[in-house]
Amino acid sequence: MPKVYIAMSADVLHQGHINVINEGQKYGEVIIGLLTDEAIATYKRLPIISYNERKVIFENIKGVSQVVPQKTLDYTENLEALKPDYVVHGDDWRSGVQKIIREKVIATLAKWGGKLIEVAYTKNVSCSEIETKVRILENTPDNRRAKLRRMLALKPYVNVMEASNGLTGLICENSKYVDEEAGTSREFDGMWVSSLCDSSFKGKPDIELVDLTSRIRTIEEIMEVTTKPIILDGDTGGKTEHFTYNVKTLERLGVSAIIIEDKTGLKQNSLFGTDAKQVLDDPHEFAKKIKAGKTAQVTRDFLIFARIEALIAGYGIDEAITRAKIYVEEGCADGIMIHSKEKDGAEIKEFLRRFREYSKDIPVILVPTSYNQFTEDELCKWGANIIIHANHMLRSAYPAMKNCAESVLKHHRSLEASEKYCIGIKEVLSLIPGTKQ
Ligand code: SPV
Ligand code: MG
Repeated sequence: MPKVYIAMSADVLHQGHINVINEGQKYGEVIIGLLTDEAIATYKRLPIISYNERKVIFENIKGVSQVVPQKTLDYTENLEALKPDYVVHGDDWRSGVQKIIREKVIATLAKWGGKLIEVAYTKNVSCSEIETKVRILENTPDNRRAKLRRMLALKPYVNVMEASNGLTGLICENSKYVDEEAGTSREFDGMWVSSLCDSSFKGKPDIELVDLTSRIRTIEEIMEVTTKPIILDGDTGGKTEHFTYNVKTLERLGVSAIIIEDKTGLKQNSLFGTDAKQVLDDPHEFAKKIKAGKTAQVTRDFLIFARIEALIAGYGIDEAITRAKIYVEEGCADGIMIHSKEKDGAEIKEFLRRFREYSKDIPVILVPTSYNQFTEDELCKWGANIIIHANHMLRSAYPAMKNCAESVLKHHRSLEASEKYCIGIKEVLSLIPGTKQ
């Protein structure tokens, strides 16, 4: 019996998939190469249904004789191992991001005389449209909260963008970069609700003046229109008695993680460095606060990260490492964030080298605002697991709005500003899902 190989992720199964399987059956015994959760996470969001569940579904589909894992988008490894006579795929991959993969499949099959069969793409079913609808339905606090922990287990690193209101949340949710040449596609994995940006959008200083009730309003605004996991910048976490209470509130909302920093007194933004008075908390006292939060949490998935400000306050790497160990060992922190405002990234790299000697797998978060010459891949090689672009929506929106305002003042009318700095209102409306056009 000839072997027919069909690769699928099929998080949402529809008639298009069944058509391809039916076509495959005509040529021989159908083996499904089911993309693993890790493979899916390399090019889009985590699957709604996990690999093991999808496997059971496929094993019970008529005409499927075997389901094997496909660990990368690239078919080569499985094709070399199985040497199928045919590969069957929809003809939609002739152009776009999958073009390169298709070419590789044809070249690999040619080694043993295998053939690619292409089935006309099933019209009127849009996988991404169905997926978007399902994502909204499955956007419960429990599902959403769990996403960050799942991602940490599946991805080499998690990339996170600042979101400070519904609109910036939608930008983080929907931004996508497709590189057809490289055959890759990228999205943000999650959102950072920054104290700096949440305060600044409200015209207030970043000194814990915007209280948690207000921060929660921001979170809810973002949550109402998005589905990606949220990491909250929890400043110092406040009093331990308040922190333990707030942890439960955040869990109930579906927030995935909070990061609190080891500062005390009037909190100042870290990017001031030693230009502002940065008073560090006693590390053992801070560990107690983290531990109290970990004890208070009621779900398994919620994560509490300890943010180390020793480098920001000018105490050096030894102090930062000592604190990291105390927060992990005494505080039971799920991970740490190490912050620095040095531009060359050297102290962060050295900190990570030493921290990774201590622990290979405790998650480390970086906020590379000052040392942004390094790519996420480079930071990941240093040992980072979560990379947060902490304030870039705010910083890009502000000059655009300021230029517009100044142009209206200069010209005594809005014509020039509209032409130079504004998009049409229809385009704005089209950004908002559910707007009737
Ligand atoms: C924030 O975004 O509010 C942060 C990161 O805490 S930083 O501004 O770099 O301190
Ligand atoms: Mg902050």
